[in-house]
Formats: sequence, structure tokens, C-alpha cells
Amino acid sequence: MPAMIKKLSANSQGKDYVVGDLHGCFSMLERLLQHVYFEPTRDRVFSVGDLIDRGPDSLRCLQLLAEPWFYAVQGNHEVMMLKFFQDYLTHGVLEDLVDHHQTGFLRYGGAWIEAYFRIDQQCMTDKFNHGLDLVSQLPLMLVVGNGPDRFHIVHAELVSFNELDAELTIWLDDDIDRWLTLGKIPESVTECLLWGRSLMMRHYGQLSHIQAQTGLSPVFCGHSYAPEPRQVLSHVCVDTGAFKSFESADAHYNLTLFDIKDAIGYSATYEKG
Ligand SMILES: [Mn+2]
Repeated sequence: MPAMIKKLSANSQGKDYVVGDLHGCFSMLERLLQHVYFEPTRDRVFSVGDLIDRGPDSLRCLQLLAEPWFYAVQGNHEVMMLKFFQDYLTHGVLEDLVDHHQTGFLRYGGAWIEAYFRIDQQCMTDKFNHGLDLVSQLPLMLVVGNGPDRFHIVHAELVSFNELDAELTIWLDDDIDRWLTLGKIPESVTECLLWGRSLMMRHYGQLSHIQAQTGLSPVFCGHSYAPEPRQVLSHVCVDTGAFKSFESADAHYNLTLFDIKDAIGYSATYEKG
């Protein structure tokens, strides 16, 4: 089983960018990379996950995972995809495209996979298989650099909101270092990492207590979209709704590529090509 949490060195050569939920919007990223004069031998891009579904080029986005400058964590859409294909990944035979494990994958945007199904051979195409293999190797969390340069990449959030006592628990660098040593993230945390929306979407009507956030280096995340990147408790959410730009040509939404060191966001909207 691949590592759930991975540590990477700081980038001493070039720039590090983080990109919001791609959801198949490959051409928007391509334009942003040209816009910032991205230099693949020096610069890096970190994806907060949800590379697939809803947009026009899901497989093309998965192929980014083969690039040496592109790093990503799994989003809930990748997790749904892996669950959907779990038997195929084990046995290599795919009789139909039925959601036998009730993952919701097809319902939540995964129907694009139908174009890569080879019913006569009971498998997916080679290109698709390669993408699926790359997804299965993605961690849930990346820890990059040390000291003041340190940052984290997750899909949703590194906090847990308990409805019963309205208490928000925030995990800190020390907890993350412990997970790195263990090579494993506790299950209660992985749910929040993938699905949590307590920071970026909810209104804290009932919130009674927030634990300190000192000791938590910046956490770049996505999963909940709004027209602009925003920050709450060390979390910087860079999901600005790329798929909304594609789906409805809603000019409020776009894809954000965020320069981590200079804290500048660049955005592109969908253009019919
Ligand atoms: Mn998501």
C-alpha cells in the first residue's frame, strides 16, 4: 500500500505553486503555466486533489501525475474512483461499469470513464489504466520543507468539528510529524482530510471553542469553492471553482494557480477551444 503521508524537500531552485481542484480543466492550467513562465526543470506544481470529474479532460489531468514537476494528493473524487475500481485493480477484469460498491463515483461526475471502457476485452484502455495506477499511488497529505518554509498540501482540511460539543480540533505540525514517523494518518483524520467542510463553508453559529492554531504551518487545500482564495486558521483554500467556469461559464469562478512564496494567485477562466 502506498504511503498516506509524504515528505518533500523545499525547492531551492525555483518556484512552488499550488493549483486548486482541476476537475478535468486541463487547458486552464496549461494557460496559467504559460502565463507565469513556468519552468519545469526548476518549478513545481502541487495539486490539492480532485483532478477528475465534471470538467472536459479528466484523463489528461491524471496524466499530469507522470510529470516530475507535478505533485498531488488524493481528493474525495480520486478516493471514490479507486473504490469504484477496487475489484478491477485486484483482478484485472471488468465486466461492466456498475457501481457495485455504491461509491457514488458515476453519479458525482465519473461517467466520463465510459469512453475508456473496452467491453469486448473486459478492461479499460491502456491509457486509462496508467492514469488509474498513478492515482493509486497518491498520498493523502504532503509535507514540504522545514521551519519557516514548511507547508502542507491536503484536499479538504486538517481540523475536525465535533457537532455535539461544538468544538473544533486542529492538528498541528507536531501531530503531523508523528504521522510521518508512523508512516500513517489516523482514520479519524483521513475523513476530515478528504471531506471536511467545517472551515471553508460553515457558519460558526454554535462554535464554542477553537484550539490554538500556533504550531501549524500553512495548509493549502481545496474541496470547497468560492470566487477567491481565502484563509482560515492556517488553511489557505485555493479552490475557486474551475468546473463552474466550464459548466456554466460563470465568470465569478475560475482556476487558481497560487505562488506559495509570494502569496499571489493567478486565475484563468474556461475558454472554448
Ligand atoms: Mn472534493
